[in-house]
Amino acid sequence: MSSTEQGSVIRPYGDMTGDGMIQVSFTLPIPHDKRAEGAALQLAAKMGMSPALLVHAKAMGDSHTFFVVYGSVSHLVELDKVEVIERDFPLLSAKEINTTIKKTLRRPLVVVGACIGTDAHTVGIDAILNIKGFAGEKGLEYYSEVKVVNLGAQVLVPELVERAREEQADAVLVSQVVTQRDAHIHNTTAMSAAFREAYPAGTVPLLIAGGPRFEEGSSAVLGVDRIFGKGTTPSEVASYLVHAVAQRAGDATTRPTAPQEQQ
Ligand code: B12
Repeated sequence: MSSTEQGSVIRPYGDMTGDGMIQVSFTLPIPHDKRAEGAALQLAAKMGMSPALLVHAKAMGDSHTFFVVYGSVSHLVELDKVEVIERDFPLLSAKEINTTIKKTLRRPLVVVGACIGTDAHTVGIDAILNIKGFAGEKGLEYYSEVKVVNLGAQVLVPELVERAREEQADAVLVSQVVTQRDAHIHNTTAMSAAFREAYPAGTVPLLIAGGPRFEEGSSAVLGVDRIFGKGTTPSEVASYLVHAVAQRAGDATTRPTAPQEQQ
């Protein structure tokens, strides 16, 4: 029986429908021995897994142990209460994207991209920007009406702001892959604050952050216009850019102006 036939309440599936089986992995800061295995099962029980089976335990150095536990949970998933954030812009073809930019801006759309902070994971931003692209799609460099300036890895925020001003960027795309100690949140928040400080109100370029572990719907908290997560393809980003630029052009007919130009 499928979940649709069952109605809006489901349980995890392991060996049989509705058995509630799940698998979790975690590390405890203790050496691997019998007590450590007991500690892992205690944690599983406290998480509501009953019965729970320790399927894997491996020492991670002298002082830590990694575990995989498989067991049943009694919790129900209520599909009616699941909130889904739908894409609120249409996906366009490369031709439609170039035509819309020409019509809206009458000049190429300028995009400045970088991995900021100490992050050296450039594969994600390159997948979006470089002509070779990602998942069978060409990157933004492929679009004749998009000018891409890819600054690469470990770019400092002041450097990014400066270059965005020099290039008169319409959009700034930053990548954050490392999330240790919430580095992605701190770096993105610092980046958006720096742009708001450097540009007069209403002239800040579109600020876009991407990476596999950003929380959907967190753009407002981070001070950016849009977050893109795991599996993003270049055409989604290009479609968003023309949508957002057209929206802005509707609000004000001039392009964002760098602060030094206004004096
Ligand atoms: C390749 C890799 C590296 C390479 C990076 C090479 C390079 N030039 O990028 C090297 C070896 C240098 C490296 C180093 C490190 N790495 Co590393 N690395 C990876 C690995 C295996 C793959 C990442 C990747 O390329 N994914 C493929 C791309 C296409 O996916 P993506 O980044 O998610 O990008 C997509 C979307 O997220 C989105 N996107 C991403 N950015 C942006 C930006 C914008 C604007 C938009 C619109 C979209 C977007 O679009 C992309 C396409 O869909 C991951 C593990 C994994 N399997 O993910 C670990 C991983 C990211 N690394 C990790 C770590 C810890 C490190 C090191 C700290 C290790 C160490 N102790 O030295 C260093 C840090 C170096 C540094 N200063 O940043 C951890 C991060 C853990 C965490 N939670 O923070 C991971 C998850 C591995 C792990 N499980 O521990 N790493």
